[in-house]
This record gives sequence, C-alpha cells and structure tokens, in this order.
Amino acid sequence: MTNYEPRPEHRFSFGLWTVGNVGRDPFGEATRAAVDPWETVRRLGELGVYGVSLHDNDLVPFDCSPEEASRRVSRFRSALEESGVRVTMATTNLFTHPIFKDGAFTSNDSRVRRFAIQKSMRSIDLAAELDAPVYVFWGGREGSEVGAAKPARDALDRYKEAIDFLSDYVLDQGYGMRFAIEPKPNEPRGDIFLATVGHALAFIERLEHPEMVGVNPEVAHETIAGLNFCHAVAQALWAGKLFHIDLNSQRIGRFDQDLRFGQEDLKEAFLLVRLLEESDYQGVRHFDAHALRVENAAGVEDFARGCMRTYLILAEKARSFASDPRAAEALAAAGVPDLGRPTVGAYSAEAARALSEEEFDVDALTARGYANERLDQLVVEHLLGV
Ligand SMILES: [Mn+2]
Repeated sequence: MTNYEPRPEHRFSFGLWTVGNVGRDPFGEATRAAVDPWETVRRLGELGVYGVSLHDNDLVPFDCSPEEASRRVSRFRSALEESGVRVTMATTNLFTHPIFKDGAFTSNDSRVRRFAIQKSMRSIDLAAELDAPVYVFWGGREGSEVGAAKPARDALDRYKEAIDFLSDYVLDQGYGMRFAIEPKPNEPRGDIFLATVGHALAFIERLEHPEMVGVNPEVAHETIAGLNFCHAVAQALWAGKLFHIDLNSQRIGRFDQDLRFGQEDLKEAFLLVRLLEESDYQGVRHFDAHALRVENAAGVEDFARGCMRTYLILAEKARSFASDPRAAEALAAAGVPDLGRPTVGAYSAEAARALSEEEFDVDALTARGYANERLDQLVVEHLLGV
C-alpha cells in the first residue's frame, strides 16, 4: 500500500451525525448546513467508506409522520443500494428530546422509562429493516447531578431491566443483531452510569443474555476519564466483548472533543491500531468524530479522509514495526515475549511443591532493567520515520 486510499475492504464506517455534524456547540449556532442522510451516504460511498451508522432520529425526525418516515427510509435504502454502503450499526437517540432530561431507562418517572423502551423497540425494528448487525446503547442522560435524587443501585436495576427486555425483544423477533454498550463518565450528565469500559463489562455479566451484549469503547470517553484506552480495548478483546469501536481523538481534561482520529495522540493511536490489527477483531473501524467547527463542507471531507488515511498509515506502521528486527530485539529486551508465557500453569500439588522449593536470586532480579526507554524511543522513531 502506498497511496493510503480508503476502500470498502478496509471496513471504515462513519455515523450520519459525524460527517453530518453542523458545528453547533453549547455557545454557538451551526456553522455548516445540514446534509440529508441519503446525500451523506452518497458522499461516503465516493470516499471509499464501507459502512454508515445512525441514530433513529438521524434518519426519522422525532415528530415525523409515519408516511414521511417510510418515504425517508426508502430514500435512504435507495442511496445505500446505489452507493454500496451498508448500515453497520444503529442506535436510539435517548438524549436530545427534553422528555429524557432526567434519563431514559433510568428516569425517575416510569412513564418516561416505558416510553424510552418503546422508542428503542421501534428503533431496533428500523435497524433490523436496514440489516444493522450491531445495536449500540449510549446512555448519555442515564446519570445525575444530584446524588440523593438517583440511587445508583435502583438505576442499575432499571438499566438492566431495559437491556434484558430489549434483548428478549430482539430474540422474539428473530433479529440477529448484537448489542454494544458505550461507556462515558460524564457529559451531558454530571455523572453517567456505566462510566467506563470496566463498568460496562461488569454490568454485562449481570444481564439475562450476556452473550448478546458487548461494548463499544470510544477513545474520547475513556480519555475524558483519564484512562488508558488501549487497556480498555484490550480488556474488551480479552473478554470477547469488543463488538464495535468508536475512533476519534481527545485531549485529557477537556469537554468531549470528538476530534479527527490521531489528531492529538499519535503514539496512542498507533498502539491502538496495532492492537486492533493484530487482534481477531472483525468489526468495522468506526469513526465517531466530527470536523472542527471552523470547517465548511470541503473541510468535512478533509476530516473524513484524514481519519481513514491516518488509520491506514498507522496500520502500515504497525506491520513494519512487527517485521523490524530491531523492534523484535527491543521487545525481547523489555521481556515482552516472556509475558506471553504461563507463569506457573494450572495448579497441581506437584507444581506447588516445585514452586515452593524454587530458589530465586532476588538481588539479580531486582537489579535487572526492562529496557522500556529503548523500546519507547524506538516506537517514537518508527513513527517519525527515522
Ligand atoms: Mn460514540
């Protein structure tokens, strides 16, 4: 690969809301014109994108009549067929409408909770109609600013109840989709339930159909929490739960920036691409990011191309790193291959006896270095092309 041109086989996808982002922020109005979903799909197809994702209301506005809704869906389907782009993920907007101001599945009003589940059922029907293989739950309003108003254990019961009900709904309808929970620690709520990938993985184990539910980690969301995103993704892979991924970029200690992939964190982006490319992850490389507010339509295209181009460059960097003998040597000096080997193996009385009799040269083991400086410098120089 030399030109880094995205092609469908690279399995890149974008949300309608990402390339369709109009540049609105809490302090300022839109800086770009809205683009129709079918027009977005056509442009994504031209860019070599494999898939598109959507919230129900990205395609069918909240107050849409049934006739208008079916007209919009069929127009969208035509654009998918003409462009070759497929729907790779769908989700419910349970955060924009003010009815969800106190939460959706965890609102303190059971009527709002029932409405949220009904809205999700309809959105899941739409996702099934569009053949979306993954359905994401991002609970942006599932949280609180006032701790006394929202007992977390009750809220988690209601959250589980909703996901369990919808899992059975999917099974009952014979839909083949899987669910993926997207964690975020805060924004828009002061504190959001299922704050990190770790919270979500633990929650999934308590569900009635844990096999149907995985995670959708997002670079920005774990970074807002000050956490190591590669560790989060690695643990999701380790648990067999990486069903989808949201790629973007983020500076720590800021509002949710959703920057172009690789914009702020090249080395972490490299390590992430390396992790994904060397794993058995089969899902799409999905960008949940948007162009900077200062950009116009041409800038949006630069943004989308940039996300994919950076990914492809880093994937090539990962391959060349893997085949570089100096890298192999530096990894060995750091003890990396050793970590891949078992420590004591399975327990047996014999193994325990052998271990209890083993002698260690504590001084020598304490004195050894792990050559991390050398390895990291090599990574930096590899990225810099030196
Ligand atoms: Mn996201």
